[in-house]
Amino acid sequence: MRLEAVVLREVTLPLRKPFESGVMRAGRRRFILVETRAGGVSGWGECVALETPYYTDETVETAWHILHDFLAPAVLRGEARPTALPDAFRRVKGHPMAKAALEAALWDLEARLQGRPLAEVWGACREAVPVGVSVGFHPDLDGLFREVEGFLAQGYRRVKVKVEPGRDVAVVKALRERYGEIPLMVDANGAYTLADLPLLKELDTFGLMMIEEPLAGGDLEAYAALQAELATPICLDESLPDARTVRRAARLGAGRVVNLKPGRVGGPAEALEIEAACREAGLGLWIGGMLESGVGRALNLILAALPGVTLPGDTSASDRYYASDLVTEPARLLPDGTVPVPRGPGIGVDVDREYLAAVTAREAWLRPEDARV
Ligand code: OSB
Ligand code: MG
Repeated sequence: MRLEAVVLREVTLPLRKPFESGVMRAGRRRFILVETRAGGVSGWGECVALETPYYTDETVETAWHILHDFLAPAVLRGEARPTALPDAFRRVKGHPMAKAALEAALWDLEARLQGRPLAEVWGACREAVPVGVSVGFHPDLDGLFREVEGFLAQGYRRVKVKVEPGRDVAVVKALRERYGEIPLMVDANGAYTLADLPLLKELDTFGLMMIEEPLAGGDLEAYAALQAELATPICLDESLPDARTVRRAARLGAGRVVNLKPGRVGGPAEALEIEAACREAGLGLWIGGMLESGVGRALNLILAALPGVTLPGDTSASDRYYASDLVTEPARLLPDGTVPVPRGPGIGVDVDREYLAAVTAREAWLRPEDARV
């Protein structure tokens, strides 16, 4: 496949409610949307890098630079096959979220040109997937209760709350006292160290589904030591950049569950490899979220329908985040706490171009003739 153009757009969507965690605090989601064009058809990929380098090292600005100056020219110069991209991009070190967005846009384009849903191409086996919801910090417990109650009433299958030192045991205790044995988990985004073991052991007494990314820095040996001390499964997020590390984590006993985000691991191909690795190693697996618009959400929902995915993910419905989404059929929560997997060609959703134009602050068209070395 020869591309006619790659279009980068910087988009900002207002969040219905500000989202706060240890790694971000925002009332809006600013991100890059990648469009790949060939034969009158467009493919779409969402770059999940945040505005700040506090979750991982990328930002919207670094991703724009890498996509604009290196990755888009590389695919415009050569044969644009999604399966060839990890190799074509290897020369560019790091920047997994930038790479993932362009790779996703090419998978979408190729599948649309073939008239095939990506769910079928990748062997997804579910029509709808059970989903949970990730709840940010609240200044007070009442606000947290109100938000959690709303999500439970809507049917979400599990609740994840953010924790950090000083906002942990008391919050979990209050939720357990008020809501009993709801499927509950916590995500620390690396806010603790092994020195916090007594506190983590206290969290261990609440029957949590899992504790996500408790320790900083991707130290798998430290994770193995911690998992040996806890009954609660540890779930790894930031610590897992690729399939190789997932396999190593399994060997070391560094955790029992994987939060898989295609952006964090550099693209759909690596995500598929991780899904296979989790099946082989018997690790629990769910698809995480980065407050995506309908484009990234569609990809996540398709991945969530793969056979190796064993747990409800952060693939919540569009209205948990946005009043208006970029796509014409935003993801909706069914009363049984599942979200349908898009079934049209490619990622199965269409971009609302009029709304896209209204929320685009920066746009760059790259063509083959601009990409000569
Ligand atoms: O750690 O999983 C995380 C959002 C942005 C960055 C990191 C994380 C998150 C979330 C929200 O927890 C997940 C979602 O609902 O999209
Ligand atoms: Mg996380």
